Amino acid sequence: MTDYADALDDALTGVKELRSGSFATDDPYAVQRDVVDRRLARGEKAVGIKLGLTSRAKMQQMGVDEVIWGWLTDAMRIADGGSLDLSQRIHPKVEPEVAFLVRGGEIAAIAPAIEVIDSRWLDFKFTLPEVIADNTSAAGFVVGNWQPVPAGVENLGVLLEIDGRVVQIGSTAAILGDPRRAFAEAARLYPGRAIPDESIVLAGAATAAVSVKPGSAVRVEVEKLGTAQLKVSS
Ligand code: 0L1
Ligand code: MG
Repeated sequence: MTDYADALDDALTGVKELRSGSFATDDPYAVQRDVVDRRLARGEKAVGIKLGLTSRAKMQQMGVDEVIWGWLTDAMRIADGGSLDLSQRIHPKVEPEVAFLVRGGEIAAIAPAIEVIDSRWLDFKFTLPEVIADNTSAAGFVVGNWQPVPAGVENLGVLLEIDGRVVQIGSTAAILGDPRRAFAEAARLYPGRAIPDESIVLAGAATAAVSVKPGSAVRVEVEKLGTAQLKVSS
């Protein structure tokens, strides 16, 4: 397990890929925890969790009917309108999401969000245990403005734009039928105790993920919630 976590951490810090099938484990979440512990030991702070495979399409693609989850750290956060540093990423993709802010074990606020995923597995080819061990491809996130959860949150229109062009159209309904279900899953899955106050829960993607190119501008717009944006470094 230590070798497995070391290899994933080397891939992260050395910006290089591993080939699927290189390692095996019966407990991919334990490997994930080891990988994240290495990040925390370098001074990063856990700031929340993300859910993955929350859409029917992604579940079918992986042949599963359960969500997966990973850790978010402060080093993954990109300010709204900030820059995604490509030199630290292997083959990043972006996906439109919503984020929840946690207080008292409840949803305190919602925001439009962008998740950056960047698998440490070659060509994004992995098994389910491999992607779990790899912290579910977590690589970055942007959170827009926090606000109260609006009426109709279960079916808000979502756009993903790259360089001013709409490249994906979706709905928050793609996130487990209602993104609040993703929050309930996060609360159920969070290890040991209640999710700490001020944590962020990234609920999952409302559309397919899209690869980004140097210099591109990425913008997510969620109906009633507003926008989240990032610039890709050149
Ligand atoms: O956030 C996600 O849904 C990604 C989960 C891992 C699968 C992938 O990297 O596409
Ligand atoms: Mg995601």
